[in-house]
Amino acid sequence: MIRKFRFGCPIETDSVVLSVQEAPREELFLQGDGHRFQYSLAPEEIVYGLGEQVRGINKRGWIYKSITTDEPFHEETAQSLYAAHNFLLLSGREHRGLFLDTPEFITWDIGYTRGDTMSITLDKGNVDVYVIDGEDPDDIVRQFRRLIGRSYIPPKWAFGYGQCRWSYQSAEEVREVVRRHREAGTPLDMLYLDIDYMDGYADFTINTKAFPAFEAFVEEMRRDHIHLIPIIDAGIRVDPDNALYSEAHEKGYFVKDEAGEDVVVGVWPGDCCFPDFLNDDARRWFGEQYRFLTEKGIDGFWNDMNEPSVFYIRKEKDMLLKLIESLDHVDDKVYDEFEQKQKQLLDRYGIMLDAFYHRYRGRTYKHRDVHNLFGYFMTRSAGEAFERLEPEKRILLFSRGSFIGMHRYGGVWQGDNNSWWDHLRMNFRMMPSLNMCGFLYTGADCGGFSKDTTEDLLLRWLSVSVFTPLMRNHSAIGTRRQEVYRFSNEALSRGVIKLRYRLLPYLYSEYMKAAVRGTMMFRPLGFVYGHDRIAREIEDQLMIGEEIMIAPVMEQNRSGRMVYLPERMRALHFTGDKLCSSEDLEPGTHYVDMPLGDVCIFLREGKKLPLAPEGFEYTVNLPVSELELLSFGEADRPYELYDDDGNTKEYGEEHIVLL
Ligand code: MIG
Repeated sequence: MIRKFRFGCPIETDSVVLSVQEAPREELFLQGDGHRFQYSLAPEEIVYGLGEQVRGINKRGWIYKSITTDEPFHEETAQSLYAAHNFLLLSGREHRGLFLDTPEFITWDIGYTRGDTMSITLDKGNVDVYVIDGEDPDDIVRQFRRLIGRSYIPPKWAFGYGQCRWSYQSAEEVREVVRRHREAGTPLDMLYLDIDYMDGYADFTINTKAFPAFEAFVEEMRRDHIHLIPIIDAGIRVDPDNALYSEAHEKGYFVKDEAGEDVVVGVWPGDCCFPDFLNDDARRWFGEQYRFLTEKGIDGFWNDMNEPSVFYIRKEKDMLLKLIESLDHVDDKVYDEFEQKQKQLLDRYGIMLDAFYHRYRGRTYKHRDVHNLFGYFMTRSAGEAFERLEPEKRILLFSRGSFIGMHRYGGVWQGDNNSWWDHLRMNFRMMPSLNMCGFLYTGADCGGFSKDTTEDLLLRWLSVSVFTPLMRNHSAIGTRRQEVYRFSNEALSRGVIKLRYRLLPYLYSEYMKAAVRGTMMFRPLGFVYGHDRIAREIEDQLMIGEEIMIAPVMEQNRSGRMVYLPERMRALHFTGDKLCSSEDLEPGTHYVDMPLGDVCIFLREGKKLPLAPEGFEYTVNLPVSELELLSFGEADRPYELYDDDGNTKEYGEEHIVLL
């Protein structure tokens, strides 16, 4: 059952697609008035949720903020990342879902100030609070997902392996990367283009020196079964000679300052303006621009810098420059002013909150009030446009900034991580939290984005990403190159990537069922083994679908690990794409060998796992008859394979085939 409690007058987010009657306040299980809510946590109660956030699957013991933030070097002590996902699932003796539908900044003190108390504080206190009661966590998630609408569905090829780098600088370099994969027999479906494919980093332009005859190049890659996936940034370069800029400027589509002038900010192209994605006309206009690339054969995009992230605000920067000049005639006042301005400028978030104004549904809002919706509405802009531009085709789309509601238009990557073992573990733990909130197409920058990776970290990361819908190797400019062929363990990495292609029938089916039914592809063990205290506390093992559990090695210099089995399972050891051994294990704790290159899948008793044959270098549609079925014991029910062409938009149960 879903109940809604309204406080004040919340700004619409379109996160929710069902209309729910308001319930009387006294039925709300939290104490509070809209500004602040309090709740006593029982000792055994687990708090799941918050989607893309730091720390554990169980969120207890920290303080989090819903403020979409570009946080490239986040550590355990960060309080917010790129997303604002305001959903919690409280699981103790009873189970309850809690969704705060508001773009306001929210502070979630989940047992930080006091271990036994959760208190939630809102900026202004205008919010729709949804409370979901249900039988068990799965039931609550299903209800929540019905409330927020069906998750985005990518084309099937987006489940292949992707290679990215900031940046491949030219078509030649892209060809070389593809060639190295193909020659070695390392499967590859996607090659990502970062900001250098553009002309001066301006959206919807091509650097034709580095990428001559772009359209023909896209076609050449497609013949080799490679989809080129360009990045799109949130800002439009200020350039009066450019029709795109002039049009948006004249039509008033840009974010404004207090005086109603376009706010000029600095991002990659230098001075640029943000389209006001909240404004329906501007949003539609921006979405139309993707046509520039879809017309050239592009069928996938990643939207970046849309929390939004800014380097400076032009006006502030000019003032600072003036102050620097006046530092010649030293006087204390000038210095104070300089210091203050400099501080202000370094607070990239602070300054935009009061400097930007948006037009949204006939009203003007300060940025602070709608900040959390910005990336969502940028990606919505693209998603809505694709329905018009390519009605027959699924387009790959994922975003960095996000908010619940955006899950209907695209996926997310988990933002800028670092080549740290700790981030491998953190990204792993985000999977179920993101799934709860409707974000199914997701994954981390495999190998780690910032900092130098190591060959074993990349391999272990691949061995986790082999299961995540988005499997993309990505690294930052200036860091060690990390295409798999750069390392002495290339053969092992290749093996893991090949295994990915054998797992595709399973991963795709689990994805599609999760999207169509509003369930989770990745679940914490506590969702399945709710009465098992040990299982409920596990943070480094996950269930995928109904059939399997994974327990990857996520520490350096380990050739195996302790694994907890809540029930009998069969450990299937793959070295590369070959099943090498299997062992039936009793419930309890076991030390399981998992040397580098070994991917272990734990198959539950009574379940079946479909596998594609070996040898594919890109995604293909296989006839069901070619699948192999691994099973453990007498099947308790058939496996539900989701079988479609990977491109149609007719989704539903009619695509289920029982195996
Ligand atoms: O300020 O486009 O998260 O994936 O490679 C950095 C360059 C901008 C941030 C993205 C990252 C991308 C990078 N971008």
